[in-house]
Amino acid sequence: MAEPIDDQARTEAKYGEAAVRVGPGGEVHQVADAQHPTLTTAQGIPVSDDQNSLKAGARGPTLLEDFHFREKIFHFDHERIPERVVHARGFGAHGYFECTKAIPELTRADLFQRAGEKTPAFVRFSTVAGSKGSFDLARDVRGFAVKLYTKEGNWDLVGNNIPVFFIQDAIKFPDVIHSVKPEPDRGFPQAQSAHDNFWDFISLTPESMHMIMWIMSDRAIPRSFRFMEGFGVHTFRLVDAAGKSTFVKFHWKPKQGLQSVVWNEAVKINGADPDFHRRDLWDAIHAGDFPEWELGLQVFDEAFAEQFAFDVLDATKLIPEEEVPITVVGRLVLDRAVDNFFAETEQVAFCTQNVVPGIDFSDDPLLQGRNFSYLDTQLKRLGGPNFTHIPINAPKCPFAHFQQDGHMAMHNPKGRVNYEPNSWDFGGPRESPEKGFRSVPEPVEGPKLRIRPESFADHYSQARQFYVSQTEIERRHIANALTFELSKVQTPAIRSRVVSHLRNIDETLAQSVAKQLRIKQMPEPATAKRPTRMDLKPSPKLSIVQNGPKSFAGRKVGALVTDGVDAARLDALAKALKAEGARLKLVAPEVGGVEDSAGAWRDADEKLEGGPSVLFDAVAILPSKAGAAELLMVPAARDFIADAVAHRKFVAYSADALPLFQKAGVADAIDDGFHELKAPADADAFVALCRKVRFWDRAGAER
Ligand code: HDE
Repeated sequence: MAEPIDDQARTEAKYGEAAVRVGPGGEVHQVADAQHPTLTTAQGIPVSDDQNSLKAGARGPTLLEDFHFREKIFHFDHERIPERVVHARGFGAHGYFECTKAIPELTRADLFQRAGEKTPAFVRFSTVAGSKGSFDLARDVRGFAVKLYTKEGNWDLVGNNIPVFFIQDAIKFPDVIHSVKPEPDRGFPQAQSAHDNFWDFISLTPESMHMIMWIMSDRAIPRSFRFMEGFGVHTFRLVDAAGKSTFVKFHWKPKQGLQSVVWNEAVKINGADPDFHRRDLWDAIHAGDFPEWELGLQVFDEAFAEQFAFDVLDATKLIPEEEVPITVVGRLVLDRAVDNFFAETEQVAFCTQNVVPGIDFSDDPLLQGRNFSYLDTQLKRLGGPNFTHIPINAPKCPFAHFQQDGHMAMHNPKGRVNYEPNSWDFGGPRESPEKGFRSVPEPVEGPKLRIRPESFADHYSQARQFYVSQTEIERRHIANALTFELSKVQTPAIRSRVVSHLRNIDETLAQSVAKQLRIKQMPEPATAKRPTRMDLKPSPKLSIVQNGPKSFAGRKVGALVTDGVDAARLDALAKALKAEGARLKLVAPEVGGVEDSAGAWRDADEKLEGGPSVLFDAVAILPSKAGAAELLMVPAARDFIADAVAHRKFVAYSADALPLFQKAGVADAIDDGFHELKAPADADAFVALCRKVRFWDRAGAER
């Protein structure tokens, strides 16, 4: 008989700092102690060895009876749930909503009754088209979904960062989404609208033209989630205690101001840091720089709706703030990252139907379709009807009902009663005519028809209004985005068809795109059911540049430094940024850091090759003389500078950086967006410049 193998044979060893036991095959074993509890299976059985499966002999086959191995692999194999069919890539955070202005005269919704009262909130931001693993800076709409855990149940305001949508009727949603997703025969492109199918569909869907203007604008490439607006999009209703209702549109206004990247930056950020947006939110929250939005209401009545130029039930239209001003009634603060991404961000289930007493729907056909869709999708994604038992989805107020059983039921009724009416003393919950949700008794009648109302027929006027409300630079970005997207479209007829719609929006825009695409024969304007209105006044609130931040708070400066960097200059810059609420990040040839002119060590945040200037809002080029000479040979140093200049960022520098400017080809371009740091006070002046975020007056780049 063979000698039994001692499967516990281990040698004590040091592994770096850690004391471990090393097995016969050289594998590392860490053993439970006072600080580390015993590892168990999901059934609670203690595990002796998590490095080796159970085998017949050291080199023999693995045994079926190894329940630990079997359970571990089984669970791993089932870790994924279906990703969201849209908005798959998202990032969430916790926070609170604080009512700053009580509005009982407008709504009985409990969260709006008492100024100063806070309601817990969870927000998930997302892109729409890309899959879960796609990159953050796709040209796309951003989801802005807010779950408010009010004292009278959960209210989900499932909005976007763009106030209008592609389509007017929910029945077209699968089509618009199919068209933007990877083409079915080839499985690409991922997270891109720049392909034939999307533009084919769009060019045959004139109602999408207003949304197209937004999507081609810088709104679709936000600098971060913190710097974008949110919109409920549809018209909703507020209902007061007497049952009187008013129409409302919801707006989230970022306190940090609006900011976007430029397209060339977006392309490069996606390579340098595909997680740029989620990392930004994570970093800001962990740095205690909590992002904040104001909740604004546009409130209007039937009389306004009657006389407004467009139908308030049409989700391809907005109401300019200049026409119905916004009243701020609260603020949303995000102050806590999730504990577990899957449990919270992935499993959170939003639903437009989650409204509370005091909020109600309108007949917007897009909203009506959404009300059906969200519950349906959660069933598929979360696997059963009990997803409200998952903590992130559960209300934080008392709740009581007779729903029971189903997959993974966690809250099961106790006792005999699971129905009502019943006659038991302990009979459980009863309905409440006073507190309960009641729909607005809107009279509804009409013939059953599949028809689009005529009041939805104007597809170009607001597209034009958006376009003419933009500054010159923003208009150029729209033309360039259209050109980029359409140059990826391989079918010339589709390119021309899009241009035929642009002619109904703005002739200069159409000409510019046609020229940049080199369309030889200008197409006729597309047939329009309604002529474009030329009399709508520009709405400056629709522009980012005209509503930019007044402060540089929450932004980051990337300083390119080498050994010998001037200590006083760096300190002055750090101090000025801190006073503004902004942060300084050091980019160095090696990630270990640099020794400054005073002989002190400065840890770097990024190695130069991994920390290109696209990751920062402004840059400082502060090498020593010797350091600059060495950087002359480093392509990443030249790109760092050339990109910052091309992306119209503000540049602080020391005189020692000048040879580098020469090498990067920007020495002749030194303009008012460059600021030399000679004395410490220059740092303050540089930060003051940065409040404009970009030096748009710089010549170059856009054609
Ligand atoms: Fe959505 N949408 N949607 N949507 N939507 C989903 O629900 C749908 C629309 C929005 O972070 C899905 O849980 C239809 C407009 C956000 O978890 C799904 C229609 C707006 C999110 C769905 C629309 C949105 C979703 C997929 C046309 C802005 C992400 C996964 C009528 C006002 C929520 C899910 C999150 C997600 C359906 C149009 C916003 C399939 C049918 C308009 C922010 O139910």
